[in-house]
Amino acid sequence: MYNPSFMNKLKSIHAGHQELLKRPNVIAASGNGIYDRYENPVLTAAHTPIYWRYDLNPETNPHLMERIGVNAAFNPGAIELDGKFYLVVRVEGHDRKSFFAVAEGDNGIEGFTFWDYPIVMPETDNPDINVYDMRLTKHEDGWIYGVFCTERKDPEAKKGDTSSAVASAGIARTRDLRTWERLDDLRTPSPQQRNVVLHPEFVDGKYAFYTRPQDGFIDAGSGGGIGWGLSTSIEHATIEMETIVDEKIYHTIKEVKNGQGAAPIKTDKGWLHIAHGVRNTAAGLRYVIYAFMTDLNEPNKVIYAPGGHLIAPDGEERVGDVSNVVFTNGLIARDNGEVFIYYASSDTRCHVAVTTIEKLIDYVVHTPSDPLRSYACVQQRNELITSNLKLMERPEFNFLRK
Ligand code: M1P
Repeated sequence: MYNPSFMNKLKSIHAGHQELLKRPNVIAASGNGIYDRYENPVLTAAHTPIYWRYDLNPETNPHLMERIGVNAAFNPGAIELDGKFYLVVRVEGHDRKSFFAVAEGDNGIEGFTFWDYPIVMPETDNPDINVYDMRLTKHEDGWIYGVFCTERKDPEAKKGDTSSAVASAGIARTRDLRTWERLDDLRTPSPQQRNVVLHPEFVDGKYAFYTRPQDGFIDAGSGGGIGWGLSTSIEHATIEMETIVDEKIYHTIKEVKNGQGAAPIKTDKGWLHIAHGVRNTAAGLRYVIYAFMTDLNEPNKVIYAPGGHLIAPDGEERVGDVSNVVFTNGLIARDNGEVFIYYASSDTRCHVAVTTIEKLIDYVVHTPSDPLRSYACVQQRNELITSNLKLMERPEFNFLRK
């Protein structure tokens, strides 16, 4: 059984993996005052355990080949439990199917390690073909809910159409992220749903959901933006009436579609939302992350809407399986006011941006909203320039003139 060259190769793979897992992460130099990016991704496909990918038996795998490869680790849900950081990561195999796996870390920026086994998510009577993008909500009813996209082949697809799909919101609950109880998929008036998120509190005694109604699998179509609906039951969640909280708007970062990120953060000023917006370009869709705030008593009423994006793909983030994408469905807001926004780049790897509730409130309250026209944008910018130029006449700012 002992094969020296096999063992040497295995030792070298193990050493490389350990080095990756222990790699320190430092704040990236280019900051914008709103949040800190980090130099390295917090998780990649290469972080998954080697025993998920290789058959480690020299008799059945003498060449030490990867048997079941992992293609990507992205779009993580996130939660803090007893001071530890947990990411429920969308792991995608070489076979294109995604599944959920928990990675655990101590400080939220480095050293995330996957648990031994991925999550075994129970199916409903209508088996999922693909599951992804879990949003975790610690609900006031005491459960931790995971709401995720479940994708199945479109039963109406014409013969030969092997790509049309139907997206719905799957719902499961847990106490420990290990054992999951699958509930019914969410029923809504919309033909398809993705990016559905459970609000952490009851609203009018009901479970409240942020939705993303869509006509087709890719196109949001007449689904007007981030939606909202209430359900009396969570076991058989049904939304009878869906309204729009944050609409998609012509010639903005959310022109084509948008979607709620993680569950919103409750602050003194309102519910703080981090979301994604999508616009079209000659190079395809561009996904960015933006923020907005809704009323404390009416979580479906927007009270602050800063213009433009909060996070856009930068440097290497621009490149991957689906390039020019940053997407978020997980964040951790700690009791000390720190906020860890987990986001993925180009449907390939996971990153973190670290900020505080105080900074995010400042950002949403004081960033001017999108004036929607070039002329109005120039006026908005000129106001800032005029006020700054006046300030720069003061001796202490004079160095800026040089
Ligand atoms: O490929 C980019 C993202 O596309 C989808 O988001 P949306 O529903 O807004 O188009 C999701 O599949 C998401 O997982 C993916 O990152």
